[in-house]
Formats: sequence, C-alpha cells, structure tokens
Amino acid sequence: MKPPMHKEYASRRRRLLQQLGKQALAIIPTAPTRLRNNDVEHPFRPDSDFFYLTGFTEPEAIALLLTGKRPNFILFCRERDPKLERWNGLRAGLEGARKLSGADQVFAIEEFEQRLPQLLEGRRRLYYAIGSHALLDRLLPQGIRRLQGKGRGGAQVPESLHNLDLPLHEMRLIKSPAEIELMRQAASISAQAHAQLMRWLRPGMMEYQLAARFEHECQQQGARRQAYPAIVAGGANACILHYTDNDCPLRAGDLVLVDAGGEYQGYAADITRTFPVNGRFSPEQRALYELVLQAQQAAIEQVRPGNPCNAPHEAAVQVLCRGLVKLGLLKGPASRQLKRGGHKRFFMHRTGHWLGLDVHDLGSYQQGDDWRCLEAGMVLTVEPALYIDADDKKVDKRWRGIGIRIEDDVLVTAEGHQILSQEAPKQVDEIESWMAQGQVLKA
Ligand SMILES: [Mn+2]
Repeated sequence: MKPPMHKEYASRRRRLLQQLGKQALAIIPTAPTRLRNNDVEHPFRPDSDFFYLTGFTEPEAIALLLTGKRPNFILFCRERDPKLERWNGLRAGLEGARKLSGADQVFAIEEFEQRLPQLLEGRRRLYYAIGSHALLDRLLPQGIRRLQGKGRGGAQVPESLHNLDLPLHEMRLIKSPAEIELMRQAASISAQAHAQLMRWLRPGMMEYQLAARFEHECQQQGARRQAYPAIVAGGANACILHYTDNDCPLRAGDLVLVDAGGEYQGYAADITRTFPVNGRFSPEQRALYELVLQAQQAAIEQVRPGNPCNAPHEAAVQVLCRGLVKLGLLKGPASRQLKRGGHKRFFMHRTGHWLGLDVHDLGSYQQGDDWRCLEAGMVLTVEPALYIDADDKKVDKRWRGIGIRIEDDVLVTAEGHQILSQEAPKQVDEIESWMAQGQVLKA
C-alpha cells in the first residue's frame, strides 16, 4: 500500500470523533497475524476499519481516538528491532509510524497493557467491538478493574460501552473522491484482467490456470493482492455459488464462470464474467446469457440516488421471471411466479452488495423496516445470475448444467451511476469476436 494521504485520514478521524460524544475513547486494533502451518504465517492484511482510519499497514498495532482533548490520536505499534528486521523485513518504528500515520503520540505495543488504565481514566464512553480481538478482550476489563482499584479517590471509569461499527461503517459506505479514485483503479485493473483471460483461454486448460493468470494480470498492474479467492467454474461447477476448488479441466462446449477481483491499495473489485470455453455460445447458453444480461441492464438502470437499494434486485427478478416463463423453464403467468418467488429455484442470491475495502463491504441495507436509499458515493455490485442444476429433472435436458452470472461494480453518482468495470466485454457478440481475436493470435 502507498504512503498514506495524511489529510484524508485525518479528516476521517475528525468526522468519526464528532459523532462519538464527550469524553469518548475508541479503540481500534489492526488484524492479528494468523499461522498457516507450523511457523509460516498467512500474508498479513491490516483490518479494514483500522486501515481506513490510520493508513498504517503493519501488524501488531492499536489505534486510540479520544474526543475533546489533545492528543486525540494515539498509536501503539512495533518498535524497530535490527535483529528481527534482518529476518522478517523492515518496521516503521515509533518515529516512522508517527510520520506515516500522523499520530499525535506513538508508543511501543508492549506498553499498551501498562498504559491502558491511564488512557481509560476520565473517559465516559468506550467504543470497542467486543469479541473481535482476543488480547483486547482480556486487557480491557483488566484495565478498567485496575483503574477502579485506584479509584476510591474518584477516578472516572468508562460508564458505557458502545459499538463503533455503526458510525464507522456508515462513513465507509459513502466513498470520498480519493476512495473513488482507488476503486476505479481496482475495477479497471480487474476488468482488463478478465478481458485478457477471455483471449488467453483454450479448451483443456485447468480452472486454476485461469485463476493464476488473473492474479498475474492484476499484479502486473499493481493490484498486489486478490480481494477474495477467485472462482473459476467450468460447466456445471458454475452452479456452486462459492466454488473455489478450481481443479477441473475446461471443456469445449461448456461455459466458464470467472468471479475474480484484484485489491488495489486496499480496495476491492468484484467482477464476474461467463464465457464459452471454445469462444462460441451454444443456442441454449446464448438464450440464458442474454436473459441474465438483460436482467443486469435493467438492474443497473435502477442505480441512482434516491432509489431504494433493493430496486436493482427487484428489476432483475422481474426480467428473469418473464424470461424464464418465455423459455419454458417456469410455468406462466410470470406475475404469479414473481409473487411466489419462482425464480429462486434458479437464482437464489441477491443482486448485489456494497463494495469497498471489504468485498462484502460494511454498512446497513435497511433503515428501520425500509430499504435504505442509494446516495452518491456508494459503490455496489450488480450481479444477477441463473443456475440450472445438472440434475434438475424438471427442466428440459438441454438447459441442465448451465450456470451464468454477470457482475459489475457500479458507483452511484449525483446524476445516476457509472459502471467502473466496463473494460471487461459482456455483450455476446463482443465476447465472441474478442475471443476469436485471441484464437487468431494463438494460431
Ligand atoms: Mn459479488
């Protein structure tokens, strides 16, 4: 991740603090490191909330935000250690971390336990996600007890515990111009990687080879991590929603569904394309594909400020029900199927989700009993699909084993919307001619 944009992070912290009330303290730890096997760790990725507020990317760090007084941003992190750094890589150290994060004070992480009671003193409201961090879950009650012990003279201990998720995740839901720029990059890099896969694919390749190639294309463009494990699903594997085995050969005559997105500077892309392994859709594949595409277009048209966030889903489901009746996959009339959710047999998930630092980004979908309304600066995926089970005896044989999903990343703008992932072809003709060019190149 790039050196942080100081002003941007400072303004996020300021806006969050404004919502926490007087004498509040928010404690935000970064993610713990996780062992993969024996002494090998999984690659570290900072916690999204922590990163959003600090821009600091090292493990073993805790941020404290305090309302009403200075210092109001205190960071605990690892000290420099030349011996360990020779083995495991450089650390920012306390001074480096102060410069990187803009913290008012920086202490060694080892001092956290000892300094905690003093930091809690005089704070009425404590914001912390209980149960999210084993060490803090143990240290916080201890720190409060120690403070109470010395408090016969009247030390102020926190009176109430609050969930930081609510104000913080509301903020994360509306992307700033700087965030939108990064998300544009993440989506563009990933969409281009999808396009490259289409041209590169040949029958007989393994699903995991496409996953590897996708990651390669992303990394070449600076998206160093994947936002989630890629789904590369040939033929009927596409009907498994979160298929990640990716270990089958891709056969001519089948479709392949690729749901993959790179992560750029912490921000996720989440894009799905479904295309024919041999470069040509069969009539059945084409009919279902056109229907999903039509549903996706209807859904995307509903993305604009003021519309309920469920509007894209409703539009997609309407198109799908009508189309499924027309193709004979559902019995009419379409309005009855729509009412009883007949489409759920073939389309069992929702049409999208928020997108941001997390691929399923945080923030509520409802306000009270109502769907919340879309606002400029939100980013969501639009991903209708159809999955016809290979063993579904109730449908004509020719449809069985076809799974199709088409997913784009869409920014809500003041005027309506903007598709961030449009560099990946999705019209039938466009895909076929683009793949044919690839076959010429290979010949
Ligand atoms: Mn998605």
